[in-house]
Amino acid sequence: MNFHVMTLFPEMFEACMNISIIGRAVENGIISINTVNIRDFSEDKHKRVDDYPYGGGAGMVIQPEPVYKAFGYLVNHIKLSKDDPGSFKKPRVVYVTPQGYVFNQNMAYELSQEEDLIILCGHYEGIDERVLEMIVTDYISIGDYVLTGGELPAMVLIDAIARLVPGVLSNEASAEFESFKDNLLEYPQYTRPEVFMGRRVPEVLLSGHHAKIEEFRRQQSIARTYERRPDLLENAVLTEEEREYLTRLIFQKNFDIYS
Ligand code: 4FD
Repeated sequence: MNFHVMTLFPEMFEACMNISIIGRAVENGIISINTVNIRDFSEDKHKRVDDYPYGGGAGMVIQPEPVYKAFGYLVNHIKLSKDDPGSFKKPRVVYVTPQGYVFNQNMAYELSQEEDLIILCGHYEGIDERVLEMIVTDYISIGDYVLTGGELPAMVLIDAIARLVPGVLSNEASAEFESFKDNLLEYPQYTRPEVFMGRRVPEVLLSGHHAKIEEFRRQQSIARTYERRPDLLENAVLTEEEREYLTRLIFQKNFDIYS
């Protein structure tokens, strides 16, 4: 899969995306991360890309022209990179913005099916609306908070999407680490030593009794989801026994409150 990022700060990607698991995936040619500097497409003699907002207000707005030109260059680059020109289809263009649909694991799965993905990073008060209307296919937010630029959100998307591309994670890790499996939070993990500052690892995990361990972990996942993210339980996939466990848990908590 090929990620293409349109940004004013390509150094941020060069600094972060050649390390660890993503860095190795790039080295192995499983994914690529290509940046295009929007400033390179400024026709201004001072290479300016922003200006004051029409109608007044605080901050600066990125002008449509350099964004549109950078986009044209990029699409051409993607076209030319194809061995089979017939396989070219218009890539999706994600604009990362606080005004987008809030990103989740299902969106990461869907986007990981694309061969090429363009991510557009805004700054200041954003980008002129007209060029967004012309090129953007998906508006995505990584959560309800505001950052100084779209680069960190772009890297969050790339990381979340890339780890779902076959070959990026080891086979065991990809099968095992479905953190949102059945819409539940992951169970707690323990490693050596058996006792840390007087705190024992849960006894069942040392028992070697695989069915009991599985049951314990599922219950921990359910309890944790109920405690921290009850909104996820609406779509959780639970067995009859697990539903009963959850019901008992809820009754127990209510009992604790009123006693
Ligand atoms: N929550 C997010 C994305 C970008 C961002 C920006 C308009 C500001 C948060 C467009 C305004 C981009 C997010 C840059 N902050 N800041 O995903």
